[in-house]
Amino acid sequence: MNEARTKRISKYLSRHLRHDPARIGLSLDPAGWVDVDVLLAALRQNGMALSRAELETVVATNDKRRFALDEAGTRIRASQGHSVAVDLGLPPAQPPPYLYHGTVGRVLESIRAEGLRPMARQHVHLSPDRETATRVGARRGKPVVLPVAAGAMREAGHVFHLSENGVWLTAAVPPAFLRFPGIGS
Ligand code: HQG
Repeated sequence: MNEARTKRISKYLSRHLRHDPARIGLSLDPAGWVDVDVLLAALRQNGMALSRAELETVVATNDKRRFALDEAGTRIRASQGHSVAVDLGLPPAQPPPYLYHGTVGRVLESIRAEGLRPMARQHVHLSPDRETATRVGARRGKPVVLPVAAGAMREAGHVFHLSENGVWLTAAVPPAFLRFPGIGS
């Protein structure tokens, strides 16, 4: 399968497994899972016919491992990034002392005032390293990386989860736990 098709399928799956399952007649279970056969039938009916082997290839080769099959291989879900309410059932996890959030300059003023909010998604997404956060920010323009004092947040009682694909999730980050770039940097 060529890269363009893999990417197209990944985007299509993200849209329907994270944001708008009803658009193609799907409903996610409370943990975000959908039956693989039901998904393949919905894809077929919506002009996105895909074999099970192709779906497995997309899951296995996806650049950010965005999707996961369950142990039996009968259900699939997005590992994070949902805007629809799902409970991924992830246990609370101890974050490293610092995590990183990639964003862009035009929202910094708002983030200084309000901290990080999940916006359209269910969680604030944090990266384990600056490189990943830089890529996340670069989706929207010139990236700005904000260090997050995750260890201190945890000590203050904030809860963190680590998604199956290595993204750190938390409900919100108050401004006091963020480090902002200084003037001129
Ligand atoms: C910003 C991608 C104003 C925040 C990535 C971000 C990630 C605020 C945007 C995943 C704000 C939300 C998530 C506030 C936060 N005022 N703006 N108070 N608080 N923001 O896409 O972290 O390719 O929901 O900085 O790699 O950019 O989809 O979050 O710019 O892992 O798999 O509001 O999505 O993965 O944007 O990205 P998003 P994100 P996928």
